[in-house]
Amino acid sequence: MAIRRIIRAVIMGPPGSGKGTVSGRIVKSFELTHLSSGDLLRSNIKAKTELGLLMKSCIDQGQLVPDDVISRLILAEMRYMNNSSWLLDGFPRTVNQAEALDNEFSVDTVINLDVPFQTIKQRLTSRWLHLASGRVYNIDFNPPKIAGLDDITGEPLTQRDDDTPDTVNRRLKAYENQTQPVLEYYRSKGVLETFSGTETNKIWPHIQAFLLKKLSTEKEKVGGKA
Ligand code: G5P
Ligand code: MG
Repeated sequence: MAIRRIIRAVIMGPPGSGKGTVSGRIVKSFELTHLSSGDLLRSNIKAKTELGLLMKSCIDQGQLVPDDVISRLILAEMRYMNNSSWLLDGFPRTVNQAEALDNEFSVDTVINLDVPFQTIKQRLTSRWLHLASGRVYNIDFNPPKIAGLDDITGEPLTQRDDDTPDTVNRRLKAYENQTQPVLEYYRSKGVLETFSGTETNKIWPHIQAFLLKKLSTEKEKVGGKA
């Protein structure tokens, strides 16, 4: 479905909660531009940019990269998307980052994936990734058609350096300490919508229905124009 009104959305949730997976479905159904902070950082690491090399050890240790670095990087990318609908995945992740975003853009809706930590730990060790596109697979949940290869390009899949059990624990701690306050920030602004569950396939229809409803309400507000 083509969106004829600009919508600016953020998807949040702990590491491994399915942000990338759900973003893929939102992009397919609603044609928003997806911007993932993690994908952007990993492409800098792969390209061995100065920023990528500086940030690699932070990411490998499961720590957040500094607010000013990531805010500058994301906001610079976003200036190219000024007139399109977008979906931010992995940004903002601290209250400082949320304020930096607010200074330049207003957010219409925040989709929060509430998935138990125990479920997440099992998922991440079986995740495989196509680095160039950010497409994610899981050997139990959505395996590639040919083991080890991306469905679309046929290129090799890789595993993330930060998906080891120790690093996953550190990422979950960083989420509790630094990212959960962002949920409160958006709740107080009245834009937070939480979806709880342990399976993406069960959560997804609720998100899809929510977005459809949100878009039709917004269309009514602008006089019912398509
Ligand atoms: P990222 O890249 O933003 P995280 O840690 O927020 O990383 P991650 O790991 O990318 O989040 P996700 O996108 O929420 O997880 O989840 P996903 O990839 O869709 O799904 C996880 C796995 O589960 C996949 O294999 C998927 O197929 C499978 N799966 C999905 N649903 C189901 C299901 O129902 N059942 C099963 N069995 N499996 C399922 O950030 C990485 C690092 O970059 C830095 C930080 O260092 C961060 O740790 N960073 C930032 N630092 C500061 N500020 C920021 N804004 C930063 N952004 C990134
Ligand atoms: Mg992700």
